[in-house]
Amino acid sequence: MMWIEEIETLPRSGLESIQLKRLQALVHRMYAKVEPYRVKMEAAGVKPDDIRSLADLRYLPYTTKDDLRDNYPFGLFATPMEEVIRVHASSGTTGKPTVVGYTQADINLWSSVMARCLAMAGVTKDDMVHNAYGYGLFTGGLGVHYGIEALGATVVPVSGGNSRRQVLLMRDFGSTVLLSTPSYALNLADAVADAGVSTEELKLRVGIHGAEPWSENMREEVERKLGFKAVDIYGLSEIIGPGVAMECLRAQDGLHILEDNFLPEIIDPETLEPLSHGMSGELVFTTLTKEAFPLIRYRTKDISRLIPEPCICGRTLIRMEKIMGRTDDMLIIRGVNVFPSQVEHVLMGIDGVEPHYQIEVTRDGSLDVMSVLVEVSENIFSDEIKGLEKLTRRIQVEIKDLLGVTCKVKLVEPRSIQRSEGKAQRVIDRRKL
Ligand code: DLL
Repeated sequence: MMWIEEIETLPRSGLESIQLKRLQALVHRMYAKVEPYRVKMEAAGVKPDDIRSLADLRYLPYTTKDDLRDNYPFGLFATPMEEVIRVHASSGTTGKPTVVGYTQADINLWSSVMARCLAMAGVTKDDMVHNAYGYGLFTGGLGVHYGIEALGATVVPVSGGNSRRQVLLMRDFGSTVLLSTPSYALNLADAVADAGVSTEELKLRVGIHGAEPWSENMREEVERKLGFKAVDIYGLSEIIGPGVAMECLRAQDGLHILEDNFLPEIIDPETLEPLSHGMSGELVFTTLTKEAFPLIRYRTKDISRLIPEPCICGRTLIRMEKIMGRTDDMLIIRGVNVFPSQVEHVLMGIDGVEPHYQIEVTRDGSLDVMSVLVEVSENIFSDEIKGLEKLTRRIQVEIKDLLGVTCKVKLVEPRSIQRSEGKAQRVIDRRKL
């Protein structure tokens, strides 16, 4: 069941010596092969031989999205293009896409880390796996696909969209595992109900959801509506795609980082100082084993915390806390920091509220105004005005209590908020329009 058990349950010292060897080799290779990185190292006054312990990592310069943009499209690749057999790209909300490349060895590595992630969710070769992550330049679809094949399970490469058809396929094929973004899982749940299919007719046992933040209350909602256990999967194109970290089904409590390949750090995004385990900050990764597009100390902008305590599943791989948001997703509403996932957590804990919402930020003079648009269930919507007012008030009070910010709440009709096939758009910032 446990893939590559000897690595996943290594004592820390064994794992750290593998990490150090790989890190040293990586730094030498980057210095020799990637000109922009050598320039940065020289500016920071650090040479490859200076890296004598894992703690010396802190002397190496960070890599940011701007470095990727400045060297668009292939300027940071560490192998000649003839060795690159695939590229992926993420669209990004502003400017040029982020382009990443893979050699054959990188694709093999990716398949293997993904297979190990699937194994953490209890997936075996006996499973029928419905893969609703988008296929294409996005790393979700193909990344997961190769992992399913490497594990020997059966993959249904359905991609996103056409939810009704997806439901019928899951039912007819007896799919046991669903992979999709959490927001698309909820769309599928609606489609299951619309098709008059009951969750008992489906054989789904586990859902593997990621690519966007989702709260604990959202997890409960997905589990309840689809009648399975839902686990979190994390990754980003720059580091490899899906397969960087994964929650084990056993504990459903924090995501194990595939540390033999991806070396994590948490830093203070303001001072850029590394933070100790347990402290919350920006997640930074160094890829230890990639060939075409390795990265040293890549700042993800994702906010998390490292959990060094051992996990009940037996893995010694360090865990990261479920991501609550990104430094650039954080809204500052009249001085209060608010993550969309915190609003989600409040909403999902209230009866009668549907798991579909959007946060709109506008400006009134120089003040930021946050409005929460949230769908309510059919019976609430047709309720008297008094009931609706009570619910509005309750949401406002709970958001104020938890987040300390006053917001407007608009209850909207069932199914009126736009549905996504991939990552949901939770925030509409009208201040920039
Ligand atoms: O979203 C890769 C992926 C595909 C992960 C399928 C999981 C499943 P990008 O499009 O490059 O890659 O977006 C990466 O998405 O920096 C996070 O902000 C966010 N993200 C990814 N997984 C999670 C998660 C893929 N489990 C960006 N929880 C990352 C919260 C996530 N945010």
